[in-house]
Formats: sequence, structure tokens, C-alpha cells
Amino acid sequence: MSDRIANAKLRGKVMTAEEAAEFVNNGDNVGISGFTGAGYPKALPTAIANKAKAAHERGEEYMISLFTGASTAPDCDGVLAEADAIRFRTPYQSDPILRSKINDGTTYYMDYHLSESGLYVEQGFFGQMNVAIVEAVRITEDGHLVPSSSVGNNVEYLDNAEKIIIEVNSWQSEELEGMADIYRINKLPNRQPIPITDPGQRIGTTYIDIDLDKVVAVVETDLPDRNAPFKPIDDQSKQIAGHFLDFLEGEVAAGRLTYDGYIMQSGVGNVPNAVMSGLLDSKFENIKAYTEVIQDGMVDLIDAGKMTVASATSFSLSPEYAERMNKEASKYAKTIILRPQQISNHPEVVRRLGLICTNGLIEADIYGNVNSTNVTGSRMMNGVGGSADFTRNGLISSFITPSDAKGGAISAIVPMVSHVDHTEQDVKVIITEYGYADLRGLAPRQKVKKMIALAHPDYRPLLEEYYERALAKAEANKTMQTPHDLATALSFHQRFQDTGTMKLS
Ligand code: 0RQ
Repeated sequence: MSDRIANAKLRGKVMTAEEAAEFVNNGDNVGISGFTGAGYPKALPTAIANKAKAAHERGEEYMISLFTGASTAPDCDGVLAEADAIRFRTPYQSDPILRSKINDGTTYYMDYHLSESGLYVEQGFFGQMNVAIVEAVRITEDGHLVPSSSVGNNVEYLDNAEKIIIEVNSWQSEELEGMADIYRINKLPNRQPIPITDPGQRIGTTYIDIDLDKVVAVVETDLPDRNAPFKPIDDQSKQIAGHFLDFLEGEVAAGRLTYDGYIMQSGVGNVPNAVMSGLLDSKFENIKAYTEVIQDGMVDLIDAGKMTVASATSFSLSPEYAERMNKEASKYAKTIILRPQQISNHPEVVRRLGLICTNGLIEADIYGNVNSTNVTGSRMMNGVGGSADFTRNGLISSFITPSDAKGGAISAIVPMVSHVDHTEQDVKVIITEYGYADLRGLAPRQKVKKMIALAHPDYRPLLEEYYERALAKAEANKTMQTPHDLATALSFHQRFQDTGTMKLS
């Protein structure tokens, strides 16, 4: 048995994943650790999926409601979705099989703000949480859990579930101990300000204290996180990163930012990673991150001495960088803090720190409304994740995107978004490979020219033509605040559904 389980009582609970899965029943609310492929349970999901498959073969019902921090991995969301074992899922996912189950109607998905998802559990909107399954680096003598590579909603699930199953994963470096900063927000009406005025402040404990009487099983594992490599940085990503830096330089020139005053939030993905790589050669120093996930680009910035603090709730690293983190975690623990997602994404702290936020999008419209989630208004991609936590409350909320998708068949700039996640009031700056549109201080009609200039040249004439038509209607109807021609506002999307491209054939 692993020496990572120092508590005598919990050593007595060690069993196989199959035995532990017997504690998870049809219809249960199951809250698990895991955020962007880091720190999710490695053994129980497969064991539960096998249990579901066996039940289905016997003609019995077996489905659970699954609550996480954010996305997990093929050996978690993927195996459970493939076994038709997920009836309800929240708050975020990015797994291809689960996505198809959401879109074919098998799984209900509540796509929800990551900062508030734990609060919903505490407030009982889903009923009783039955089981918490949480990965740990080790269990201390006192029975405290040392979280692994993500913290997510672990505290909320452990506090609120009737039963606890702990996976102790020896693949995770013991040197991760010290990175976590666990802090519980008092319940209403006794809330106090969260005492963070700088991203580097530690305000809690390095472990999670749990009710030992609730622990029904401890399972030992030795399996890696899902670490996907980033795509090599291409010319388009470099151009987008260049425009983002130009924008930041403009902020410095305008006296709104200093070269040592940049506090970043960054979404996950290849383009955000390219932006961070662009920062390596920039004039910005002492960069701090108050964000959700630590990705390769941030580790490079830390190594180069450019980033001095990275506060997040999880890692999202390539295999090469994950290995490095595992070997040198104690070195990085001086710079990296992993917080519960209620804290890493908390609107109060985001607003106080004055973050410059950067996220991806599916589409934006000519007035700067943004859709991050529903392709053609209906088909779920991933979810809103933490993007709204940051976009609504950041000092400068920017979105970065290639101007088109699917080989040019889809324009990222459309007349009217087919679903809204971020409103014109919250979206400050949009950046494509063609430049940046600074939308601050502008009324809707003043934004249109800047937005059309961001579109791929193939789509600009179509957007201009739409706007002229919308203006003509609006002048006649006296609806000039946000001119639209409702009959053709979604014509790009309609054309894509009918012909497979938003272009005119
Ligand atoms: O699909 O992988 O099949 O080629 O979307 O697109 O351009 O690589 O960009 O990785 O940044 O993802 C909005 C999805 C963008 C992401 C979204 C297709 C495109 C490609 C990926 P393929 P790119 P990105 C904090 C922040 C919401 C959550 C968030 C996201 C794939 O940024 O999920 O911001 N954001 N969290 O082809 C159809 C369009 C499309 C499109 C792109 N208009 N129509 N498909 N794609 N635009 C992190 C967390 O909260 C955890």
C-alpha cells in the first residue's frame, strides 16, 4: 500500500475501483475533481461506466448526474458518456463523445459560470449531493487531502456529499504539496471580503480538511492527467498575438497601463498560448496572472523571469510541460497558486485586481456581442466556462479569434450572433489576424466599421451589404439604436445550414 496514505483510519478504507464503484448508485449526484484535464479521478469513471454498461445489458436503468470543476478527459467524461451513464452534466465539458450525447439529447447539460457552480451545489438546486470522488496527491496523518493538479470545486463537493471516495494518485508529484490555497467563503449573511488585493497572496491552507466519517473508499492509482500537446504556433496565431501586443502598447501609450502592471487572465487554447509566447519578447515585465488555468506559455514566461505570479485553479499543460512540472513542482510552487474555482474566478477579486482578460469565441456580431458556446445557435461546443466570470468583471475584456473557421466556410464575424454569451456592454476589444477593434466608449453604430474590418476579406462585402440593408430598414422604422433587418439577420447561419458555407455560391 502506498505510503501516501498516512491516516490510519483511511488506510483501512483502501479497496479496488470496482469495489468503490458499488457506492455509486443509479440516479446519484456525483461531484468529482478535475479541471481542463488535470486532477480528475482516473479509476472510478471507468469502473462506474462498466457498472452502467452491465446494468444496461440487464435492461436496468443506470445513469448519474455528473458535476466537475470543468472539462475532464476521455478516461473520465469520455468513458461515462460512451456508456450512456450521464443523465445530467454541469458546469463545463469539452469531450467529443459527451458533446455528441449532449447534442443528440441523451444528456442534459447545464452550461454554467464556473465561479458560481459550487454555490449552486451549496444552495441545493440539484438536490442532495450523494458522492464526491476527488483525486489527491496524498492523505496526511490528520486525514487532510492534498489536492493534485487542480482544485476546482473539490471543497464544495467534499463538504456537501454524503459519501466521499478518494483516489490517491502516485503519478502526481508529491512536490505539488504547497501549491494549493484552500479558502472557504462564509455563507450568507456572514460574507466577508475575500482578502486578495494581489494575485500572489495566499489566504488559506495547503490542504482540504474533510469529514473522515464520510469517507467510504480510498483507491490507489498511478495514471497521468490528460495532457494534450499545443499546436505549433502558425503565422495566423502570430499575427493575432502581434495585434494583441499592439493593443497593449496602445494602452501604455495612453497612460492606462504600465510595462510592469499587466495582470492577465487567459482562456485555454492554441491562440491564447501563442499570445503568451508573444509576450516573451515584449517590453512587459513582472506580469502576473489571476486566471483559471496554467498553460505552457505561462510556464515559459515564469522560466524567463517575465511572470512573477500565476494564480489559477488548474494546470492545462502539454505532456512535455506536465512532466517538467511533476519533476520541478516545488520550484514552481514559489510562483504558482492553485485556488478553489470560486476564488480563482470570483467577480469581486477580478474587478478589484483590474484584469486584462483574453478569451476565445465562436462568433461575434457587428455590434460586438459574442457567442462562445452554441454553433448556429443550438449545437453545443464546450460551454461558457469561466469566460463570463472574467469578461463581465475584468478591466479590459478582449476576445481573440481567427476571422474564419472550417476552411473559410464559417465567418467569425456575423450580422447577428445566433446565441449570446457576452453582451455588447461587456466585450471591450476583439482581435483577429486582421487587427483589433477597440469598442470601448462607442455606441452600437460606431462599432460596425471596426468590426467589419476584422472579418475575412471574403466576408466583408456581405457584412457591408447587410448593414446597409439594416440601416435602410432602421431609418424607415426609427429603430436606429441597433439597426437590424430581422428577416436576414441570421442569413449567414441559414446559408451555412443549407449549403455548408456562409459564402454566397
Ligand atoms: O474546431 O477543432 O474541429 O477544428 O472550434 O476553434 O479557432 O482553434 O479556437 O481553441 O480558442 O476555441 C470558443 C471553442 C474557441 C473556445 C472556443 C471551431 C473550430 C475548431 C476550436 P476543430 P479554434 P479555440 C477559460 C475560458 C468558451 C470557454 C472559455 C471555448 C474549434 O475558446 O470553448 O472561453 N470558449 N473559457 O473550427 C463552428 C464557428 C466556429 C467553430 C470556431 N463559428 N462555427 N465551429 N469553431 N469557430 C477556460 C475555461 O473555462 C476552462
